[in-house]
Amino acid sequence: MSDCIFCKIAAKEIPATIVYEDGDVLVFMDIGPIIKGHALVIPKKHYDPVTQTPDDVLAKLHLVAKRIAQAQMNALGADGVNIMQNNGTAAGQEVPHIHIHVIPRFSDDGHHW
Ligand code: DGP
Repeated sequence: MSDCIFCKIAAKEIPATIVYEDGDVLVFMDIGPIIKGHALVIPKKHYDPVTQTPDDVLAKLHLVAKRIAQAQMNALGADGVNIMQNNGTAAGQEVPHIHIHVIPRFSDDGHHW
């Protein structure tokens, strides 16, 4: 989609701090992290919302999210990880291109949902 900010990031038309990339999936750092290390996992192709996203794409996104979570534990020393995905403005979604938040958590981070 030409007006989608995450499509533009996937196409490298606007910059992002990319931490993982393969043929289908891109992972980059959230511009407004809830906790330092907050990453977003997106399909390069535009889908939204989760109910319109093909099963194989969803499965791949979650596989990559799992690996990012492990990396956050290994590299950042995270004590836990939140993996979440919002659908619709009523649910707090701001960017209408499916994305999975992978948020490292620390015992003393003081964050409460
Ligand atoms: P959501 O509310 O689930 O739609 O989350 C959207 C997230 O995307 C939010 O945490 C901020 C992040 N975000 C929005 N615009 C940009 C951007 O241009 N670059 C990056 N890196 N992150 C963005």
